[in-house]
Amino acid sequence: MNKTKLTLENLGYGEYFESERKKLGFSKYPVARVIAEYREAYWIRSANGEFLARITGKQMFIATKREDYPAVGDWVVITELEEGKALIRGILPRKSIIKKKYSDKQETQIIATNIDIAFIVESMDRDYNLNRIERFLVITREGKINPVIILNKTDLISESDLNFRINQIKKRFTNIDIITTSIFTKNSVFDLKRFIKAGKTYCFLGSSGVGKSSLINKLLGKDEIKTREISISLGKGKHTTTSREMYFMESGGLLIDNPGTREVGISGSDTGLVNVFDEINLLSRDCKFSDCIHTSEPGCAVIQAVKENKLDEYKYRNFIKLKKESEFYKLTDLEKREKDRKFGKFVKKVLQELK
Ligand SMILES: Nc1nc2c(ncn2[C@@H]2O[C@H](COP(=O)(O)OP(=O)(O)OP(=O)(O)O)[C@@H](O)[C@H]2O)c(=O)[nH]1
Ligand SMILES: [Mg+2]
Ligand SMILES: [Zn+2]
Repeated sequence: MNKTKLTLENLGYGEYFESERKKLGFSKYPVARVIAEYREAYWIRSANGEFLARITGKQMFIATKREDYPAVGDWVVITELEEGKALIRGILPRKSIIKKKYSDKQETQIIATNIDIAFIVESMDRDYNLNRIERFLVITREGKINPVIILNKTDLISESDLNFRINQIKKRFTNIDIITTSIFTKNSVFDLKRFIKAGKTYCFLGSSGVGKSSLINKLLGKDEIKTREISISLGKGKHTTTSREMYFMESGGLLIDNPGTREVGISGSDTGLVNVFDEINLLSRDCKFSDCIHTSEPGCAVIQAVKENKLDEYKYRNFIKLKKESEFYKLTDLEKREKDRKFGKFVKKVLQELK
């Protein structure tokens, strides 16, 4: 736990949240930031320190979906109780949100909220994969968050291989910053460190094992995460992160670590897709039908562009694949009912607890 005092500004608070707080009539309650999430409880940090918090019964009643519950990164209004406990009375409207689902069967997860920049971490070992970068770009764009690509473990490849990959990425994704890092060479997180600003929140995304926690440890200047995970890592030789949590850099940057998964899903609307594939979006204006989905329609300008090599075939295929996943995820009625049932149980349990 970080014992040094942090002001609200240090924690990322600003005008936007303050005006939302006023609008909602929450001015008399102190604000705090959610820095970790447990089952039905939250670790929050206010100007007065850290608290273990729960949401009020009233809030639970109003809640109908995952988004109605606090998530790491949220600004909440609270009432402080004794012994380091607090009650969360409401969530201030979010500036941004990163969501994903782990599999087609599971419901959406909120990775983090109120993020200024998402670092999409890829490792330069065999695991390296452009389509995966693209998937992460979709979820960040959907959440209105600026992405930055980090190529980690540069110690594992030659400089010319690295340059080749950087060019490949630049060609496929225009206008995105790329930072290279390695935790095993001198000054190797220098560029990353320079990028991070006080009072801004950064979320680390990427598959398991790419080095998200290692990079955060480097930025913190101490092995804060490894020690927290020691019991899990014992005997495994690996410290896979199991929960989301915010860490505080001495220079003021706020870093959110996040467990990596093998698969990244796309949730919700497909505006993110449109953003990532600007090119396809532009081409589609010339499709014969306005509701063309660019798979087999006559007069499809996108398919035509692929045929004429004006559009990268891989990009096209990935677009179709991601779009399918996105569509699949628009919940069926059955799935929605299932969710409501689960929620009903949850409320019942809480009510019993309150008795
Ligand atoms: N060679 C090399 N190995 C690295 C580098 N960064 C991290 N690693 C190693 O990669 C392994 C995984 O690193 P983690 O930081 O646990 O990866 P993670 O992304 O946090 O993984 P999850 O928590 O499972 O999502 C560890 O054994 C690290 O020592 C690097 O720059 N170079
Ligand atoms: Mg980790
Ligand atoms: Zn088309």
